[in-house]
Amino acid sequence: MNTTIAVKEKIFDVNDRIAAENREIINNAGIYAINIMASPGAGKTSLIEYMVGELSSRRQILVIDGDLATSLDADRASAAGAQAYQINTGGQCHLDAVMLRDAFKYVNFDKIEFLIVENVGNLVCPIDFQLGTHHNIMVASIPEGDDKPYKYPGSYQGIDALVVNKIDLLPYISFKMDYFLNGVRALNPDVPIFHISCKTGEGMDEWIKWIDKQIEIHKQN
Ligand SMILES: Nc1nc2c(ncn2[C@@H]2O[C@H](COP(=O)(O)OP(=O)(O)O)[C@@H](O)[C@H]2O)c(=O)[nH]1
Ligand SMILES: [Mg+2]
Repeated sequence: MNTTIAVKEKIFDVNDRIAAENREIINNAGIYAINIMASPGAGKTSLIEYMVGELSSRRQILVIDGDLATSLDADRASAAGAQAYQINTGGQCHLDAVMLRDAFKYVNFDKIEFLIVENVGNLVCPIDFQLGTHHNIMVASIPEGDDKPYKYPGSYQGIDALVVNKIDLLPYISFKMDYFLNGVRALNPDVPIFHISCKTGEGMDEWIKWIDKQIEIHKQN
């Protein structure tokens, strides 16, 4: 039992140290970086496509996609207009700081202002492995159901912004928004929350404005 705990602590210590190094690299390059987490199918890649579509005419964007296999998501980000790289985790259910550091070896940071990391679709593990990005962003979506903050509290506690996607489906799905938001607020009282649809574009202005502001703030640091 004690051995297990000691080993776990060591893994997290190493990860945190590398995450701090990643943060230094990102900060030195004047880049704002986010880590997007969600369950599979919530709309992470759709959100990235939307952000790249909206911002790439005036912001240089780099996307690093984590997945168990395939380069499908990086291909989508690249088609939307970003410089995109894929990390295949080979079955691991989350990205970690070492994987991101290794990806950095292949990346051209020249003129990049915004780094988007798409984590592996999973509501349990990714939040335990900081990557060194500035903000952890959770994408929740209406079809997943309104009970997820109650069932996966760790993921909702550790986030810096919440995007509630697929609000175009609200008329068709039983989703009690008050119940959902009460669960979120109990865990993370001040987290900014954005209600959006990647399909219709509803709510996107406010989200894009928030992201754009963060890019400006981190450029100045
Ligand atoms: N109705 C609706 N479907 C969406 C929305 N956003 C994404 N989708 C669909 O949800 C599915 C999964 O999206 P994807 O971006 O691949 O999710 P990821 O696995 O989290 O990266 C795709 O079929 C998308 O077209 C949305 O706002 N509304
Ligand atoms: Mg995806």
